[in-house]
Amino acid sequence: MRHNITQLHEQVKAGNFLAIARGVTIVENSLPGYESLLLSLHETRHARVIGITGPPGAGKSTLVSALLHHWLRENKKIAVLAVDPSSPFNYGALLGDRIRMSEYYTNPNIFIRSLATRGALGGLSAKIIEITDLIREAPFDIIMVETVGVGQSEVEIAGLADCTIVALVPEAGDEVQTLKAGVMEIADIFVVNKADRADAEGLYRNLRILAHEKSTETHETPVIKTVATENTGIEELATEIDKFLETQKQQPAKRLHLMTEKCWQLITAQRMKNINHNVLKSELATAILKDDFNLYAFTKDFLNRSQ
Ligand SMILES: Nc1nc2c(ncn2[C@@H]2O[C@H](COP(=O)(O)OP(=O)(O)O)[C@@H](O)[C@H]2O)c(=O)[nH]1
Ligand SMILES: [Mg+2]
Repeated sequence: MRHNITQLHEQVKAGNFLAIARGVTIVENSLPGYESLLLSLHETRHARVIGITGPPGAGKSTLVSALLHHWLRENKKIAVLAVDPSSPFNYGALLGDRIRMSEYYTNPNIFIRSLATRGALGGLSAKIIEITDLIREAPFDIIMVETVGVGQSEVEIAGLADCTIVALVPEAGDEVQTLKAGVMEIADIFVVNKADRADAEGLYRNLRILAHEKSTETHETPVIKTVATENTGIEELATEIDKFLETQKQQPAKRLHLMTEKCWQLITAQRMKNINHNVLKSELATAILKDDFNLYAFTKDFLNRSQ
């Protein structure tokens, strides 16, 4: 097994798409060899990871495909990792509008993979980190990770990316007032997509105000208007991403911050490995019927038995 994994790792480093796909499957499903594969990673490549998060239907996939198209014209090699429990994988259809499918399947510069999401988000974040790090071994310039922003998950995802884009749409107008503080913290760039809609201007203005309130003397989070379906604003978005990544190069503190977040997620996943939500629930179903039920005693006992 170790020999095969070593070989697979070499092929991943060489950019062999079949090997990358195989490696992702091994990591995704924790198949035999999964740990040794991760332990052999070198972190020598410098692919930049760009995270795109936001509510379902905000146009994240459309934005990714527009950016992809933009960067392909600059001869960049790009990997896309899509994590979306709410909608089935449809990059093929999206890309079909932009480039011929045959071209996409044989294009040596695009690797696309969707992830099925099973179980708890905590565990999912660790998987995304692991898979992204595996893909990072291959010679890509850019890795885009699309995740649906639901509650905590977008905050977790920020620990993964060198640049995090939060995509919002006019429908989200009122949400801006209630935007979780966390979203403001994690957004390196805001995108107001579907700017073709009449009410986009209001959202744009509100976000500008928010960004301004949070600004420092040297930095204010950019807010970009896009119509992803028409490629409007994509050049500007790509420029802002480049600019942001450029500033990050001089910030070793950010790298340490990202590493800490990633490590935290991995530790959480390890610690939770033996905890099964369904088992927990079914044991509780019996336990709470007892007169002397005590949640803290139950938890302590459950943890002891789960190690
Ligand atoms: N009017 C308009 N529709 C858009 C725009 N961007 C995406 N859409 C549409 O919004 C829907 C959801 O897009 P999708 O990229 O799948 O959203 P995701 O769930 O955030 O990945 C699709 O029907 C897109 O064609 C845009 O800028 N303007
Ligand atoms: Mg999507």
